[in-house]
Amino acid sequence: MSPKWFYDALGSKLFDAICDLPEYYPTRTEMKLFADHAPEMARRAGTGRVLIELGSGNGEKVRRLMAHLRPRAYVGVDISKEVLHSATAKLKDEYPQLSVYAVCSDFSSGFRAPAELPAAARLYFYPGSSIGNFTPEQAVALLKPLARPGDALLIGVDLIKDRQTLESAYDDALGVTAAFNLNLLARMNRELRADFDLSRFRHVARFDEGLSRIEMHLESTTEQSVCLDERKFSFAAGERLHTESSYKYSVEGFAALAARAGWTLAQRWTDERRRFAELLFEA
Ligand code: AVI
Repeated sequence: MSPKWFYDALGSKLFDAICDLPEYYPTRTEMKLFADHAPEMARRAGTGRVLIELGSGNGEKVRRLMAHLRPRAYVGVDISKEVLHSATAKLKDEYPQLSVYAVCSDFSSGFRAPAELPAAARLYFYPGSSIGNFTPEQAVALLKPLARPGDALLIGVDLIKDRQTLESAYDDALGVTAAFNLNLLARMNRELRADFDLSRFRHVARFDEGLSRIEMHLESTTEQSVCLDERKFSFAAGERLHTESSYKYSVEGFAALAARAGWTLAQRWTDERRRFAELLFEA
């Protein structure tokens, strides 16, 4: 499924809760990279640019860099309208001099910049390793149109690591990730008049080493059928819906992917356990 379907108002809140879980290391690790290296990141990326944040969410990450980057303008791009508008309003309060734009869109099918945007060099900021929710081919297709000479990209990438760490990050003891996954069925019930019985599906998260990705599935625990609009779908016990993939890369592997999209690796920052990387590319 396209990752965008996870992020209705409730799904966005559940994702924020995931980011606070002890098992979900990516957010904390990336925040620590910003805390340790923000001034250097800004120096390398360049100040005075038009800063465009893809999947801006609650705006917590860009806030760590803002004072150092001192952008000419900021554009938050997100699929979730409520979250986008509250985050950009908060940013505007904190930086009254800054031109702030909110673009509510699914940038996976192409990003259209606001017409009145200053013609300065752009810095695309794509934190959180959300690029991992696209297949490598989709990731190339997404990054390629952004690669205009003079522009830069600062992107968070989750690195390949041991199975245990990965699988518990996507199957936490509290069951928040399970709720995030099951919310897709609840959302289909709410918005598509489906009648999924959530108690008859269970959350599954497995690392596929060959494909270098975590897969999330919803597994039918019994034989059952579900109505969606006028259509009936049958599930065998144990049959699964593949709902999300989260690709994990090496720095070199991701640099090779980005090169196919016209981006050259300029600088890397990783934590000492090499769990997560923040990578700066030039077009
Ligand atoms: C948004 N994205 C990077 C998250 C990830 O880690 O793939 C989505 C997520 N799915 C389950 N937990 C978090």
